[in-house]
Amino acid sequence: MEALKQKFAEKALSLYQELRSTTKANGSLKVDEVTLSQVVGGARGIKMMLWETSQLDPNKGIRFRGYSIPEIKEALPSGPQGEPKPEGLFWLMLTGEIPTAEEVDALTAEWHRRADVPEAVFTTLDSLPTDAHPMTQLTIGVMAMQSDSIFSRRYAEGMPKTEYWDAVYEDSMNLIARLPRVAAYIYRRTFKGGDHIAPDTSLDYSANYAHMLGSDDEDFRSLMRLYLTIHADHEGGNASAHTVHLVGSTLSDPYLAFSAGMNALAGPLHGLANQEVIKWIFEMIDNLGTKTPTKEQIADYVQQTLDEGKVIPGYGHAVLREPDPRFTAQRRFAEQYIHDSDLISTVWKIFDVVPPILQSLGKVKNPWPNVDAHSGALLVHYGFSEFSYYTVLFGVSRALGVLAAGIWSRALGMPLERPKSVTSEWVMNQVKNN
Ligand code: FCX
Repeated sequence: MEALKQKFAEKALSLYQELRSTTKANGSLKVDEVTLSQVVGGARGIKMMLWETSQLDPNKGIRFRGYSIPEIKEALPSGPQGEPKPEGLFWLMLTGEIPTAEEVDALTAEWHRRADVPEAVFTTLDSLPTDAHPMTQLTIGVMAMQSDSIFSRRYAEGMPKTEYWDAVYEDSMNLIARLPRVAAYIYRRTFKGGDHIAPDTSLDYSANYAHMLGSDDEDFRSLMRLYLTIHADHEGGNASAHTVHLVGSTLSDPYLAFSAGMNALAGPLHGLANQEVIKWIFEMIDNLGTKTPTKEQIADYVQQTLDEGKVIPGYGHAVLREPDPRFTAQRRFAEQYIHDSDLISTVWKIFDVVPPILQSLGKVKNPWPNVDAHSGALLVHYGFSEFSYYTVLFGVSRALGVLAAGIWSRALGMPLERPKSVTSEWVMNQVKNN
């Protein structure tokens, strides 16, 4: 058995037993109370699921197994310029332990070993119009691999419950291994006339993805390592993660569950915001007729966007109440690697201008930038200006977190998720009888 699978099995088995006995002895422990505002307001803050791989603090941001983003950057094995490898984060999310460089290299090799994409997937993608949104192509590409699901096959053969996690592990590893190839294929068929680039198995996961997209620039490889690490997981309640969790709880296999989650990521209030941000900045630059807008000009444009009844993309968050550490990590990257970029200076000026304006509206709970406020400007800098593709990059990264969490869910024997809904008539009656 692979070292990672072996280590996971040991951890998961003991946690499964501990969780069962703890729940048996303390099942009536109250962990939350739910208000009407939460029921009507999108279930914000309600504690209602287990998610082992990461937890989000409203002020400090994401922690992967207790490690903040700066701590992850220090602790995980990295590429030549010091950016963490996402392989290491996947290992950490599954085992709770920081891997050695050798363990990360072994995982890179394992993913290369599993990376063959069936020809039918490419044929399926080639049957789509090249102007189909890249996120639509991604979910179709993932669904075209579903017939390979080991979980589905073994379930049909009568696999016992105790083996679910094993089959989900196999599917998840295969899907993660294949995703960069499928995602790069979508990019090259959509924007580069179908001039595809073969994988290079001498490279790590991120550098190989960068290579297949069309870049062998060392700085861009570093950006991809950082990007694929920081977008991977944001606890369980966000729309893409929760969707994967919900669909997976029906024992749909990881291909079905992950593609469902990608349809949630494709919404403009979630992952599509990274394309919306850069689109909004380019429209502003066009409108103002300058690549170096002043803060006053930006403030006017922000006001105009709000007056048109639209949101400012890349700002606000359902949980966070401080600037997103994922924004800050990308800003630090730009400070270190990129000098004299008008676009990046504009992103930083927007950061100075937007929060006080949103705060002055009196209703926005978090006026600060989120992860999507910065990523597009970095990608444009390295020549990737096709912004309708950006959410696919987010999706490749998000696979690591949601699929690691899915393996945990099956190992912990989590049941079908089925919260309760009520009608507005029920609410009115409760209020009347209160
Ligand atoms: N610009 C303008 N208005 C905003 C706003 C923004 N960036 N963020 C929140 N608001 C408004 C809401 O639209 C809402 O107005 P309403 O009462 O008239 O409907 C009010 O402020 C209260 O919303 P709030 O509680 O602060 O935020 P929510 O938890 O409801 O929503 C999101 C959170 C992220 C959806 C919201 O801040 C938003 O629309 N932001 C812009 C889109 C975006 O950047 N999404 C990416 C988020 C994330 F990082 C990701 O998932 O990738």
